[in-house]
Amino acid sequence: MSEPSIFTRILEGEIPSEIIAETENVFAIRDISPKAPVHLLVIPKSAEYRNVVELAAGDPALLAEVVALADRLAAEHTNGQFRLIFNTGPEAGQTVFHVHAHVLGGGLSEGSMG
Ligand code: DGP
Repeated sequence: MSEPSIFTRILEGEIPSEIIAETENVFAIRDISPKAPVHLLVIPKSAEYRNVVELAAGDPALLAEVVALADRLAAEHTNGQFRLIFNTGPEAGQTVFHVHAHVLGGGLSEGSMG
């Protein structure tokens, strides 16, 4: 068995981090190192999928739950508009191999893709 991921440890209360929203299958926390005024992480409770490609192939309904919670949180925490980022692979900046969506919002530059 591999070690539990940092997000599993947060979900189980081993590492302190406020769970700001939770559904049956998905939960959300604030990113410890925010890159935007609002920077949340939306995470399936199951650590079965390492990245969004595996999640989309294995459980598309769960991916849809991640997107729905991101949308709800963006409406609650900012103006409803947001970037949704799934870093996929270490060279793309992924450091935690328990799939998670970065939800970035508030004060993003207008019309920018970067
Ligand atoms: P990524 O680099 O895409 O795998 O994103 C992992 C994110 O997880 C990174 O932006 C920082 C965040 N993170 C890592 N450890 C913790 C933690 O203990 N608490 C919280 N709230 N966020 C964490």
